[in-house]
Amino acid sequence: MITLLDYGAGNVRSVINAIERLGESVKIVKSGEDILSAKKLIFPGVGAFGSMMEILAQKELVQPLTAYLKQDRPFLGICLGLHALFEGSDEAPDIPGLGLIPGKVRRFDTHLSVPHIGWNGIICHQPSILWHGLEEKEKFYFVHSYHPVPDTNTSVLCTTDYGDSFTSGIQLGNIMAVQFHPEKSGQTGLRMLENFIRIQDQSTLTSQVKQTRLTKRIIACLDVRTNDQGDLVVTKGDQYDVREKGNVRNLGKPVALAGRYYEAGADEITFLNITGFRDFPLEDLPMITVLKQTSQNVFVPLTIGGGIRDYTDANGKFYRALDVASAYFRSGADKISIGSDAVDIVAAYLQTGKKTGTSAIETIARVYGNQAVVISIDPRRIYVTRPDDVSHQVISTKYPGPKGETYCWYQCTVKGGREGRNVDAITLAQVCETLGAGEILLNCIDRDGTNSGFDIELIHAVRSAVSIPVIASSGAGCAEHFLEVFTQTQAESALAAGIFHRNEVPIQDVKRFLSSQVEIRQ
Ligand code: 1PR
Repeated sequence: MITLLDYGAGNVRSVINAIERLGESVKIVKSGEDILSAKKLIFPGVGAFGSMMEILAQKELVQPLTAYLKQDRPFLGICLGLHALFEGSDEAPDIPGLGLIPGKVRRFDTHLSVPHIGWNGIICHQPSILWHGLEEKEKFYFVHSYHPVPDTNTSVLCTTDYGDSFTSGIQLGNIMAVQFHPEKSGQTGLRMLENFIRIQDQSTLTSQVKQTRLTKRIIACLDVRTNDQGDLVVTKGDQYDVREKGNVRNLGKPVALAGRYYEAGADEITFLNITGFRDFPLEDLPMITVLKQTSQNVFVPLTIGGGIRDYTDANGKFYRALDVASAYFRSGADKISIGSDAVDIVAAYLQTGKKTGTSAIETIARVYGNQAVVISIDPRRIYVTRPDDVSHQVISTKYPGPKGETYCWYQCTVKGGREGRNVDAITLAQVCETLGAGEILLNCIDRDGTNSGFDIELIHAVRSAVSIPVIASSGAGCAEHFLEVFTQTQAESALAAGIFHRNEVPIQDVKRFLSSQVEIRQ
């Protein structure tokens, strides 16, 4: 029996799924007594340091947790569960941590994109039960903007490089904690969790690696909607048109396809409920069920998007976007993606230049952390003769327009490309970063489903305008297209749909092709 300290963090369901997958039962902490009577305690945390420590205090768990730790009893902290052990965090300077380890949690100060999202390695500095059966080349999934800085190296278990080297794990006797997410690190992560649960003897993991490297991510995207028979299917559009001979293209069952892509080595899986703008997610139980079922068998990060916005239902009941996001996180999502609503939020912001603090982006990022908020942009290319023909951010293009125009801007759309808005994609990405978004999913309506390659000019323009990670999306037709986007832009990851659904280019083939030229998780 593993005791789990759930303070309401986003990723608890993923940790429970992983522990149950290992054949172990889970007891959720309801009171301080549950902590003190625990045999082994796991403390997973995603989100914001401040709200975590406040909730622990409100639930009167700080004292029993500190007592448990002081008795050197088996403990595994994950992400914020690691940060909690330190004296405090830049993320909430006025709120003290548990102070078990001298030192503070600091925000990354690097030229690289922040949050640090993706699969990176570790360099080990102590023997540990966690290393049993693992190899030094292992990659683990990180998603964070802050990292611990212990005053001394005594407790440092492992380090990772991202710009500079940072502490990615600590160990003090039976107290262990890691910055990365074993519950979302595939088989390697499950092995580490099993080690904490079952292994007694410490192992060493000698590292020849002098520096770890963040991989580029290959993401499988499942555009999901109900077909005319009312079944929830994976579909795929050509420039967002998902109908063939009038019928919704049916490319398979969401849960089954997600499982197939996990086994095939996808680094992340994204579900986009493409008619979310029409329905209301909390009434769309099939999508919630897809998430719950998928997260029981898929141990890589899951992102879900579609319809996330404030909403008033037919009975006049008002729902905040935060409520929708919380339902998705509790069902196994690690990140949520906001599409149409982000365009409206930015259009409103451009009117006033003021943050409201109440937008879906701000409220969800405040509770679950920037890294949990992805913005899905659906832009369409608009050609102009001269840059100052429009008040938008314009790029020069080597692909001339119908009248030979050599300039264009990218108009944002809502409702799945159905309606254009007076906002350009570059400005949208910049404002969403200001409002707290942690990542950009940059689609392109012109390239969607065309197999003609990613829109390199668009991706370069948006990635150069923000300091948060960007996912290149739309148009992948072969493995070379992935190499092109990773060598001609700074995009941190690339997403595809059609070629995977039609099994034209399996994920393994893309990875094999890239492996000699790009850092890739094998
Ligand atoms: O606007 O918050 O309700 O979210 C709706 C979400 O659904 C948005 O993220 C939007 O991108 C997506 N969406 C809406 N309509 C469509 C459609 O296809 N009719 N799909 C749609 C967007 C884009 C990618 C696609 C890539 C890769 N699909 O996700 O997977 O273009 O495709 P490819 O590799 O086959 O070229 P909201």
